[in-house]
Amino acid sequence: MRSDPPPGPFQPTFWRSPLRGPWLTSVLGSLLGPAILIIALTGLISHDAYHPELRGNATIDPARDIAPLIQFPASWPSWIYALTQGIHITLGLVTIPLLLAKLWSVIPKLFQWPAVRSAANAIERLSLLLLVGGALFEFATGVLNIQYAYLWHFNFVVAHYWGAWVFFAAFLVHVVVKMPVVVRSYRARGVLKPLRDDLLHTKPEPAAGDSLVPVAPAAPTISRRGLLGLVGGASLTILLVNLGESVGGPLRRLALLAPRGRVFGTGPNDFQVNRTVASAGITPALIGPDWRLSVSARARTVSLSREQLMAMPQRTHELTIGCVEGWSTTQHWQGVRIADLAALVGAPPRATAVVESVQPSGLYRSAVLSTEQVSDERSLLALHVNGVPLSPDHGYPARVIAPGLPGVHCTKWVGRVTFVRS
Ligand SMILES: Nc1nc2c(c(=O)[nH]1)N[C@H]1C(S)=C(S)[C@@H](COP(=O)(O)O)O[C@H]1N2
Ligand SMILES: [Mo]
Repeated sequence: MRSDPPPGPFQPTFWRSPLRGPWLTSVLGSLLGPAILIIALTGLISHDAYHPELRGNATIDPARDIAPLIQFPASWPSWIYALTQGIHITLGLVTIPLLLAKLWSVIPKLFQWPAVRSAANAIERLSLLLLVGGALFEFATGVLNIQYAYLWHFNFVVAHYWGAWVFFAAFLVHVVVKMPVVVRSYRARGVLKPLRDDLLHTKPEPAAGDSLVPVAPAAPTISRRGLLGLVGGASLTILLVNLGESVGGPLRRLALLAPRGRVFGTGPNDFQVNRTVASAGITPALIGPDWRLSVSARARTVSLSREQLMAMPQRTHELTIGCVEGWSTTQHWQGVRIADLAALVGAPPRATAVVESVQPSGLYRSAVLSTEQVSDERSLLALHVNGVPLSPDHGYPARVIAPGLPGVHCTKWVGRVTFVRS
């Protein structure tokens, strides 16, 4: 039995923008698609560099000796992770206006009546639910996470990761299903030709019968190129106020939304602090003169004071902390090579290292370094930064800092390093 559509958005006459149509949606989709691909790829790299437990849940579990699968080659620059993660987050943010425009362009379809026309239509609508729901979920959780706004009770890493697979699967189906529509629209109207029309010449697309083309179009208030310009302008603005977070330099002043600050003092320890001593529960006693670093491999354990560590050969490297949340900072770090600590306790060849903080509890108090990260000669247990001792907030007495290592694994206030056969 056919029923009349309910009033409001279900009425075919409700959606009146003369801009909507298969060509406009094709253009927006053609711009969005490649961006989604790059965001997905850099996200996958990040997930893998951050934690390799691709099966099961993605929590950090040093007890299971899991080392990252992504081994950025030792010859690669130390900021490689800051680059891939900077792309993931910056491009993700820049894409938001495009995503919103794309959703706006197809919104009449949400109110299709009857809601389900056939079995095939039901499957298509279900896949669109996963596509749109997945996109909204991924973008929303991503944006909130980089602002440290944990408004939910699930594990962000697990949810964002698996949500991404759901979204991506629906995205691939969508690309395949819609490719003929895109090709047809471009053949019929040209890829760029409709952008020549000014407001006066902006007419509805001639694809009569297409569910996106309005049956009762209103007069245009903006041309198609005006709409794309608006989206581009919004994206450019977002780019400008976010790029500095990842890239640093003078651009950092423009990074209006950077949750870890835009302007720092000029002292050697004046750069972003993600978790302070206070918020990590580090008491003066834990990092005072009685602090010792315990280094072990197999049956051998050595306990070292900060003075003893300073008596070992000191190396200095310019290394980048690339936080998973998108900010990055590059400083001159000085300390003992992780490889020298491994040699000191006779670690097995190709060992991984479990690094634990004296931090009493909480996230990020431990991490696993891969074989490559242990042997990379730039990997340090840093004691100094920019020529002075680390400040307590930056991990005094000692912290890990290694090339291509996500910031989250650059453990601060290190108390124990255990080398394990890989
Ligand atoms: N023990 C411990 N180490 C830690 C953290 C932590 O919470 N506890 N945070 C990590 C994160 S998420 C990042 S990005 C870097 C930040 O280092 P910074 O605060 O010196 O800039 O430290 C890492 N090391
Ligand atoms: Mo981080």
